Amino acid sequence: MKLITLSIIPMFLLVLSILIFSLVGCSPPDPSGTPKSFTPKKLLHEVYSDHFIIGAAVASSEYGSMDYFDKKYPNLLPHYNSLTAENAMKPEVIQPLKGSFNFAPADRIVKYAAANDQKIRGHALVWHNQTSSWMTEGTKEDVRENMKNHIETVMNRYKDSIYSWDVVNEAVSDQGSYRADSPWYVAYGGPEYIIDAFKFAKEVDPECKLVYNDYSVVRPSKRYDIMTMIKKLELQKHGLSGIGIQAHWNLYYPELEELQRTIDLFHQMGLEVHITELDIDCFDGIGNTENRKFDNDLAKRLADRYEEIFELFRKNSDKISSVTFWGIADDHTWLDYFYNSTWNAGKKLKNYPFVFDEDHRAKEAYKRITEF
Ligand code: 9MR
Repeated sequence: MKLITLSIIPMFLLVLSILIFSLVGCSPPDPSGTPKSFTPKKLLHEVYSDHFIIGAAVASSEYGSMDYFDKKYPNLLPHYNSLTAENAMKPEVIQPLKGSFNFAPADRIVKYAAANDQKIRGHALVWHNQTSSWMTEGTKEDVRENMKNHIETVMNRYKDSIYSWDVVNEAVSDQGSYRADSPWYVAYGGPEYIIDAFKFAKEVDPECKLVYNDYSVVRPSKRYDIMTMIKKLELQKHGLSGIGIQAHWNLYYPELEELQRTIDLFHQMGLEVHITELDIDCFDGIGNTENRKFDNDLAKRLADRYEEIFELFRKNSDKISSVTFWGIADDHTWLDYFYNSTWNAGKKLKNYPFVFDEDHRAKEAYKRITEF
């Protein structure tokens, strides 16, 4: 008798829901169907004006094939009160040959931002990647001089526009301790290059927020290594004032508790927290499927994830200075080529990491982070 009652209840609920949907003249939502998109009503940075700066990384034709951001996103750019060059300010782009500077792509971003009342977060001065080899060749003194000149020239040029720089990027290895195969580390024979980078940057602009930026900062072992590096090298004495948490995350990673612990740790050390490269990989963590459709089910999961992350950000707005998305809309994301933990040049597998879709319309995720 009990069994019969139990099996009747779900059946009854199913019949009831079909009845209700047919009465109101629509069909029940299809989890695999195409999600609805809409024209965004509120500007993201206005919604967050009491919390933190809202930024986005933009491409400025720095590699020829990349579109001009201002031509591509005229309707979405007003959502951000800060811009970051996705590549245009990196060493290999801005100083490909010694003493030969290519400022045009970066200038375009800085000019646009100034005309539209937006700030700029600079990315990145000293990095093992996207840095021409000449910069780290020669004696330690040569390399030190190269770094000094680079930092001085680039920072001075954009001094009035850039409120925060990623001075050193990704100097800690995933295996623990320093990234010893970084050409900077090799040329210096140790991690002192990190101290020099902050010293030089502080000399140019003591007012600028100088940041150490990295990925996987939320992982307990890596945040411990970063904390240790900051203390050992006394980076705060040399100008460090913020931690950049890159935030290349997915639907499961990181756990909110770990994120909270990470924010608390660096805040307690007296550092500003910058969320610098936010995107949510929709497939990593769920078996990295090749069948990559953005359907209703995924739209809801992404929206749930954005909602919980931004709720946590808002709770920590006294500690967080800026939140920058690593792109604007789903039609341009590095994640289309980064899967299975590797860069797959030319082999695109679509991802949908943002709150704006490929047609620049708002997704459910946008609604969840703007209505609270
Ligand atoms: O988004 C950037 C992509 O266009 C470049 O090809 C790539 C090359 O390394 O760098 C990407 O940006 C990276 C950022 O500068 C540092 N953190 C990781 C980002 C994603 O790889």
